[in-house]
Amino acid sequence: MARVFSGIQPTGDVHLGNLLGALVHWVRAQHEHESVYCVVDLHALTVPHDAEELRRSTSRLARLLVAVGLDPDVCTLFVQSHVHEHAEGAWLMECTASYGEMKRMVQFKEKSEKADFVSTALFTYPALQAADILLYDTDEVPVGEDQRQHVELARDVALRFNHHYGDTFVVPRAVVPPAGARVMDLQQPTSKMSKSADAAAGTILVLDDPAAITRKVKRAVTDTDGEVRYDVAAKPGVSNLLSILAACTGRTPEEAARDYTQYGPLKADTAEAVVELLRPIQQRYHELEDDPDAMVEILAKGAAKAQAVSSSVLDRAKRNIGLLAR
Ligand code: ATP
Ligand code: LTN
Repeated sequence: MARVFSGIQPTGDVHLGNLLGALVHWVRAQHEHESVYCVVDLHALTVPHDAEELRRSTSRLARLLVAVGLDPDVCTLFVQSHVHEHAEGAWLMECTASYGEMKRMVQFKEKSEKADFVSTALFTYPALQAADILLYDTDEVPVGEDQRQHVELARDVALRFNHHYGDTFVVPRAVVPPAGARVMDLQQPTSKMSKSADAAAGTILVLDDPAAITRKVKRAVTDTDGEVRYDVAAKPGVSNLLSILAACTGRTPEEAARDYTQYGPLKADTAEAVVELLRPIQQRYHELEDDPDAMVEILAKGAAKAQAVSSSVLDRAKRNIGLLAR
């Protein structure tokens, strides 16, 4: 059975784009593959942050992942810093990846240009990500398009390591959903819905209450021709609403379009579909919030399961690269 690994950073609040573009696929994959999912808090340290807020975001995100349907008895769900093999594996990756390779990473260029303080780790971040992936003998890495380059680096590092030190790592590949699977910002429907968007009105958060969701959908930007039709280039706003409605109700956007001739009813039904999709998730989230011990136990079990795999792969790598056994 193929092994799948993916990670999500505990920065910002989880939005409908994260849910429909990534998390629902994670939930499905756990039943089809051996799946490992990680809240990558070490990656969040690469940018300036507030210590208390990071701790809170990490537990909020872990709770949300369980609430959306990741079953800790079916998949492996854990927090990156609970498994020290990741930090140690990252060193082996840094010693195998070249400086030139790292310098070509587009995300570093984008993030470092905007930042006042650029940590060394922001630059070496893809080495940690490579360790995350390679320590689980991962075959497939489901990620968004922006992460493809990092997964390809992990692949190149695995091939180089295997070439120099003998067969050690499984060579992973990125699995990227089609471009149409992206949820767009409700206010700027040509940009993806994003945590870092300026306009909170364009982003539906998974924990938004029904009134906020309805307000955001009703104010979504459409166009003036008044026709309901799925046409991303000519009608990005309407097409985005149709994609969201379709994703929530298990249809294609074209099928969803057939039921509407006016924007008002389309918006009303889209808002209702989103509210209904999120209702059970929010309910489970709040139940877990009331039972903090349950989450502690889930994450402890997840870390133990993750460590059982990653420690043996790390031992293999340390032996092959020439480190003396203790
Ligand atoms: P930012 O908003 O800062 O760009 P993000 O919202 O993209 O962050 P990430 O933590 O980078 O969040 O992504 C988590 C997962 O959600 C990734 O697999 C990413 O591809 C997916 N994702 C993020 N935004 C969208 C979107 N608008 N539509 C579909 N999938 C998305
Ligand atoms: N860099 C990714 C998060 C991430 C990840 C991973 C994804 C860290 N480690 C391993 C897949 C596999 C991001 O910013 N979305």
